[in-house]
Amino acid sequence: MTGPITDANRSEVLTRGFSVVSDAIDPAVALDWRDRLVEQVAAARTAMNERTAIDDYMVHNPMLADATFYEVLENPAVVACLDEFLGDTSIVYAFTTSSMPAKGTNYSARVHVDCPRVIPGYMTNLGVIIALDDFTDENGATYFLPGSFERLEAPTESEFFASAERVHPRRGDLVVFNARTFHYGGLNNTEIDRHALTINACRSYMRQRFDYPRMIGDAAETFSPTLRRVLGYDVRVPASMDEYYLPEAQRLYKANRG
Ligand SMILES: O=C(O)CCC(=O)C(=O)O
Repeated sequence: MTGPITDANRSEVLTRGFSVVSDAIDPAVALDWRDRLVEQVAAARTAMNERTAIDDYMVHNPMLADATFYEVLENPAVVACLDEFLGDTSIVYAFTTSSMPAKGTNYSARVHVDCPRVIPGYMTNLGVIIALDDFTDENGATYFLPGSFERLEAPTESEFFASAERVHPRRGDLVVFNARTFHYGGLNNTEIDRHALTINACRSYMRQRFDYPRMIGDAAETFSPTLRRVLGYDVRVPASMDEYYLPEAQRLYKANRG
Protein backbone atom coordinates (compact mmCIF):
# COMPACT_ATOMS: atom_id res chain seq x y z
CA MET A 1 0.00 0.00 0.00
CA THR A 2 1.38 3.39 -0.94
CA GLY A 3 0.00 6.70 0.22
CA PRO A 4 -0.42 8.49 3.50
CA ILE A 5 -3.18 6.25 4.92
CA THR A 6 -2.19 4.98 8.36
CA ASP A 7 -3.42 1.99 10.34
CA ALA A 8 -5.34 4.45 12.51
CA ASN A 9 -7.10 5.84 9.40
CA ARG A 10 -8.06 2.33 8.31
CA SER A 11 -9.39 1.40 11.68
CA GLU A 12 -11.31 4.68 12.14
CA VAL A 13 -13.03 4.39 8.76
CA LEU A 14 -13.99 0.78 9.42
CA THR A 15 -15.23 1.27 12.98
CA ARG A 16 -16.33 4.91 13.23
CA GLY A 17 -17.05 5.61 9.56
CA PHE A 18 -14.66 8.52 8.93
CA SER A 19 -11.06 9.64 9.36
CA VAL A 20 -8.79 12.55 8.42
CA VAL A 21 -5.83 11.52 6.26
CA SER A 22 -3.17 14.15 6.90
CA ASP A 23 -0.68 15.63 4.42
CA ALA A 24 -2.16 13.83 1.43
CA ILE A 25 -1.83 16.64 -1.13
CA ASP A 26 0.90 19.25 -1.39
CA PRO A 27 -0.72 22.42 0.06
CA ALA A 28 0.63 24.49 -2.89
CA VAL A 29 -1.19 22.18 -5.30
CA ALA A 30 -4.33 22.36 -3.15
CA LEU A 31 -4.09 26.15 -3.22
CA ASP A 32 -3.91 26.12 -7.02
CA TRP A 33 -7.01 23.87 -7.11
CA ARG A 34 -8.70 26.32 -4.73
CA ASP A 35 -8.02 29.28 -7.04
CA ARG A 36 -9.40 27.33 -9.96
CA LEU A 37 -12.47 26.25 -8.00
CA VAL A 38 -13.19 29.85 -7.02
CA GLU A 39 -13.45 30.66 -10.76
CA GLN A 40 -15.79 27.74 -11.38
CA VAL A 41 -18.07 28.60 -8.48
CA ALA A 42 -18.32 32.17 -9.82
CA ALA A 43 -19.11 30.90 -13.34
CA ALA A 44 -21.71 28.43 -12.02
CA ARG A 45 -23.37 31.16 -9.97
CA THR A 46 -23.54 33.45 -13.00
CA ALA A 47 -25.19 30.67 -15.04
CA MET A 48 -27.45 29.52 -12.18
CA ASN A 49 -31.13 28.92 -12.89
CA GLU A 50 -34.15 27.51 -11.05
CA ARG A 51 -33.05 23.91 -11.61
CA THR A 52 -29.39 24.31 -10.62
CA ALA A 53 -29.98 26.60 -7.63
CA ILE A 54 -30.11 23.64 -5.21
CA ASP A 55 -26.43 23.03 -5.99
CA ASP A 56 -25.32 26.59 -5.29
CA TYR A 57 -21.64 26.51 -4.24
CA MET A 58 -21.37 22.88 -5.36
CA VAL A 59 -19.92 22.35 -8.85
CA HIS A 60 -20.50 19.05 -10.66
CA ASN A 61 -17.63 17.57 -12.68
CA PRO A 62 -15.16 20.48 -12.40
CA MET A 63 -12.75 18.68 -14.77
CA LEU A 64 -15.04 19.38 -17.73
CA ALA A 65 -14.48 23.14 -17.54
CA ASP A 66 -10.85 22.93 -16.37
CA ALA A 67 -8.84 19.82 -17.26
CA THR A 68 -6.52 20.47 -14.30
CA PHE A 69 -9.14 18.79 -12.13
CA TYR A 70 -8.45 15.45 -13.81
CA GLU A 71 -5.29 15.54 -11.65
CA VAL A 72 -7.49 15.15 -8.58
CA LEU A 73 -9.01 11.91 -9.83
CA GLU A 74 -5.63 10.28 -10.44
CA ASN A 75 -3.83 11.79 -7.47
CA PRO A 76 -1.92 8.90 -5.82
CA ALA A 77 -3.19 9.68 -2.30
CA VAL A 78 -6.80 9.88 -3.48
CA VAL A 79 -6.52 6.67 -5.52
CA ALA A 80 -4.84 4.94 -2.56
CA CYS A 81 -7.98 5.62 -0.50
CA LEU A 82 -10.21 4.15 -3.20
CA ASP A 83 -7.97 1.10 -3.49
CA GLU A 84 -7.84 0.62 0.25
CA PHE A 85 -11.56 0.62 0.95
CA LEU A 86 -13.22 -0.37 -2.34
CA GLY A 87 -10.48 -2.29 -4.14
CA ASP A 88 -8.20 -1.37 -7.04
CA THR A 89 -10.92 -1.68 -9.66
CA SER A 90 -13.21 0.90 -8.01
CA ILE A 91 -14.53 3.88 -9.95
CA VAL A 92 -15.78 7.42 -9.39
CA TYR A 93 -19.51 7.66 -8.81
CA ALA A 94 -19.50 11.47 -8.59
CA PHE A 95 -17.03 14.34 -8.48
CA THR A 96 -18.86 17.31 -6.98
CA THR A 97 -17.20 20.14 -5.10
CA SER A 98 -18.42 21.68 -1.84
CA SER A 99 -17.82 25.28 -0.89
CA MET A 100 -19.23 26.94 2.21
CA PRO A 101 -19.94 30.55 1.35
CA ALA A 102 -19.00 33.30 3.78
CA LYS A 103 -21.81 33.79 6.29
CA GLY A 104 -23.70 30.86 4.82
CA THR A 105 -23.85 27.20 3.93
CA ASN A 106 -24.88 24.90 1.07
CA TYR A 107 -27.20 21.95 0.36
CA SER A 108 -25.03 19.67 2.52
CA ALA A 109 -26.33 21.41 5.65
CA ARG A 110 -28.81 18.64 6.53
CA VAL A 111 -28.44 15.24 8.18
CA HIS A 112 -27.71 13.02 5.19
CA VAL A 113 -25.78 10.11 3.73
CA ASP A 114 -24.17 9.93 0.28
CA CYS A 115 -25.29 6.38 -0.52
CA PRO A 116 -28.82 4.93 -0.41
CA ARG A 117 -28.04 1.31 0.48
CA VAL A 118 -26.82 -0.58 3.53
CA ILE A 119 -25.14 -3.96 3.14
CA PRO A 120 -23.97 -4.99 6.60
CA GLY A 121 -20.20 -5.42 6.74
CA TYR A 122 -19.70 -4.21 3.17
CA MET A 123 -18.95 -0.68 1.98
CA THR A 124 -20.33 0.15 -1.45
CA ASN A 125 -19.42 3.86 -1.59
CA LEU A 126 -16.54 5.86 -0.18
CA GLY A 127 -16.55 9.63 0.28
CA VAL A 128 -13.36 11.65 -0.03
CA ILE A 129 -13.45 15.34 0.88
CA ILE A 130 -10.28 17.14 -0.22
CA ALA A 131 -9.82 20.20 1.96
CA LEU A 132 -8.69 23.23 -0.03
CA ASP A 133 -8.84 25.37 3.12
CA ASP A 134 -8.29 24.54 6.77
CA PHE A 135 -11.66 23.49 8.21
CA THR A 136 -12.54 25.18 11.50
CA ASP A 137 -15.68 25.27 13.63
CA GLU A 138 -16.05 28.90 12.54
CA ASN A 139 -15.91 28.23 8.78
CA GLY A 140 -18.18 25.18 8.71
CA ALA A 141 -16.21 22.05 9.64
CA THR A 142 -18.32 19.03 8.64
CA TYR A 143 -20.16 17.02 11.33
CA PHE A 144 -20.15 13.19 11.31
CA LEU A 145 -22.10 10.79 13.52
CA PRO A 146 -19.58 8.09 14.58
CA GLY A 147 -20.58 4.50 13.88
CA SER A 148 -23.82 5.43 12.08
CA PHE A 149 -23.10 3.77 8.71
CA GLU A 150 -25.23 0.65 9.24
CA ARG A 151 -28.31 2.50 10.46
CA LEU A 152 -31.29 2.37 8.16
CA GLU A 153 -33.23 5.25 9.70
CA ALA A 154 -31.80 8.75 9.73
CA PRO A 155 -31.27 10.18 13.20
CA THR A 156 -33.26 13.25 14.14
CA GLU A 157 -31.27 16.48 14.24
CA SER A 158 -31.29 16.44 18.03
CA GLU A 159 -29.98 12.86 18.18
CA PHE A 160 -27.42 13.67 15.49
CA PHE A 161 -26.02 16.78 17.15
CA ALA A 162 -25.95 15.16 20.60
CA SER A 163 -23.20 12.76 19.45
CA ALA A 164 -21.79 14.21 16.18
CA GLU A 165 -18.12 15.11 15.90
CA ARG A 166 -16.59 17.74 13.65
CA VAL A 167 -13.57 17.12 11.41
CA HIS A 168 -10.77 19.66 11.06
CA PRO A 169 -8.66 18.77 8.04
CA ARG A 170 -6.02 21.27 6.97
CA ARG A 171 -5.51 22.35 3.36
CA GLY A 172 -4.33 19.26 1.46
CA ASP A 173 -5.74 16.74 3.97
CA LEU A 174 -8.50 14.29 3.05
CA VAL A 175 -11.59 13.35 4.99
CA VAL A 176 -12.27 9.73 4.04
CA PHE A 177 -15.60 8.23 5.01
CA ASN A 178 -18.00 5.38 4.47
CA ALA A 179 -20.61 7.25 2.40
CA ARG A 180 -23.37 5.71 4.59
CA THR A 181 -22.11 7.65 7.62
CA PHE A 182 -24.60 10.34 8.54
CA HIS A 183 -23.04 13.78 8.19
CA TYR A 184 -23.94 17.44 7.97
CA GLY A 185 -22.22 20.41 6.29
CA GLY A 186 -21.60 23.22 8.76
CA LEU A 187 -22.36 26.92 8.77
CA ASN A 188 -19.57 29.26 7.72
CA ASN A 189 -19.64 32.17 10.13
CA THR A 190 -16.54 33.86 8.72
CA GLU A 191 -16.20 36.44 5.94
CA ILE A 192 -14.22 34.03 3.70
CA ASP A 193 -15.58 31.19 1.57
CA ARG A 194 -14.34 27.73 2.59
CA HIS A 195 -13.60 25.41 -0.33
CA ALA A 196 -13.38 21.64 -0.79
CA LEU A 197 -13.51 19.02 -3.54
CA THR A 198 -15.63 15.92 -2.95
CA ILE A 199 -15.41 12.52 -4.58
CA ASN A 200 -17.86 9.68 -4.11
CA ALA A 201 -16.37 6.39 -5.32
CA CYS A 202 -18.16 3.08 -5.82
CA ARG A 203 -17.47 -0.55 -6.66
CA SER A 204 -16.46 -1.36 -10.24
CA TYR A 205 -19.73 -3.08 -11.15
CA MET A 206 -22.00 -0.25 -10.01
CA ARG A 207 -23.38 2.56 -12.13
CA GLN A 208 -21.90 6.03 -11.97
CA ARG A 209 -24.00 9.13 -11.51
CA PHE A 210 -22.75 10.30 -14.90
CA ASP A 211 -21.71 8.20 -17.88
CA TYR A 212 -18.18 9.57 -17.98
CA PRO A 213 -16.97 7.59 -21.01
CA ARG A 214 -19.89 9.00 -23.03
CA MET A 215 -19.45 12.47 -21.53
CA ILE A 216 -15.69 12.69 -22.12
CA GLY A 217 -15.35 10.53 -25.21
CA ASP A 218 -12.15 10.36 -27.25
CA ALA A 219 -10.31 12.94 -25.14
CA ALA A 220 -9.56 10.03 -22.82
CA GLU A 221 -7.32 8.37 -25.43
CA THR A 222 -4.33 10.13 -23.84
CA PHE A 223 -5.38 9.57 -20.22
CA SER A 224 -3.31 7.37 -17.90
CA PRO A 225 -4.57 3.83 -17.18
CA THR A 226 -5.43 4.96 -13.64
CA LEU A 227 -7.48 7.92 -14.82
CA ARG A 228 -9.29 5.76 -17.36
CA ARG A 229 -10.01 3.17 -14.66
CA VAL A 230 -11.49 5.63 -12.15
CA LEU A 231 -13.61 7.28 -14.85
CA GLY A 232 -15.12 3.90 -15.75
CA TYR A 233 -13.48 3.23 -19.12
CA ASP A 234 -12.61 -0.33 -18.07
CA VAL A 235 -16.21 -1.25 -17.20
CA ARG A 236 -18.14 -0.06 -20.24
CA VAL A 237 -20.93 -2.25 -21.54
CA PRO A 238 -20.92 -3.40 -25.20
CA ALA A 239 -23.65 -1.90 -27.39
CA SER A 240 -23.32 -4.46 -30.22
CA MET A 241 -22.16 -8.03 -30.75
CA ASP A 242 -19.09 -6.66 -32.54
CA GLU A 243 -18.19 -4.75 -29.40
CA TYR A 244 -18.85 -7.83 -27.30
CA TYR A 245 -16.39 -9.90 -29.37
CA LEU A 246 -13.62 -7.27 -29.50
CA PRO A 247 -10.08 -8.60 -29.02
CA GLU A 248 -8.92 -8.81 -25.39
CA ALA A 249 -6.86 -5.59 -25.52
CA GLN A 250 -9.86 -3.57 -26.74
CA ARG A 251 -12.49 -5.12 -24.48
CA LEU A 252 -14.87 -2.53 -23.07
CA TYR A 253 -15.61 -4.40 -19.82
CA LYS A 254 -12.15 -5.65 -18.98
CA ALA A 255 -11.55 -9.02 -17.35
CA ASN A 256 -11.46 -9.36 -13.56
CA ARG A 257 -13.22 -6.07 -12.88
CA GLY A 258 -15.68 -7.50 -10.40
O1 LIG B 1 -18.37 20.34 2.50
C1 LIG B 1 -18.78 19.82 3.53
O2 LIG B 1 -18.45 20.23 4.65
C2 LIG B 1 -19.76 18.69 3.50
C3 LIG B 1 -19.86 18.01 2.18
C4 LIG B 1 -20.92 16.97 2.17
O3 LIG B 1 -21.73 16.85 3.03
C5 LIG B 1 -20.99 16.03 1.08
O4 LIG B 1 -20.15 16.09 0.17
O5 LIG B 1 -21.89 15.16 1.08
